[in-house]
Amino acid sequence: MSRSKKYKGKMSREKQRKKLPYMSILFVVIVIAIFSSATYLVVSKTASLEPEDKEAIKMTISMVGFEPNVIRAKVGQPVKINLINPDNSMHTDGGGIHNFNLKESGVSNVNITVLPESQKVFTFTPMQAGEYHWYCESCCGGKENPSMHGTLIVA
Ligand SMILES: [Cu+2]
Repeated sequence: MSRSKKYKGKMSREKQRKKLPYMSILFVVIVIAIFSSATYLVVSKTASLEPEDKEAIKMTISMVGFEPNVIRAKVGQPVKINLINPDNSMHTDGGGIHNFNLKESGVSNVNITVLPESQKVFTFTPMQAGEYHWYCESCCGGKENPSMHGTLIVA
């Protein structure tokens, strides 16, 4: 009885020793798989944040604010903006969501929301000269936050 138990124990230890190289190969394969998919994600995200529309005004919106935060336009001429949000959804304030809110009579009625790590292209046509303000209402205190503002100068 005790002999067979010993034998069994010896066998399983030998089996374990044989299994070990497979386990380490499997481990290496898993590490490579995780690393390459992480690299792919980073690369694809960076690529997707290249502006979709090269003719539009490229504008980024992040926790830092709008860049650029001043744009100039002419009365009656369409303004096309490619708004890019590089923030990820891990942001506790607003979940990385930003928006472009420009509601001024005679200029525009725009309220565009951009989800984390994505972008939107939109167009509006200001019909009246003047200085107007847009803001992001989805983070950092929204309209009250001075860094979440931008100025549109229409001439
Ligand atoms: Cu925001």
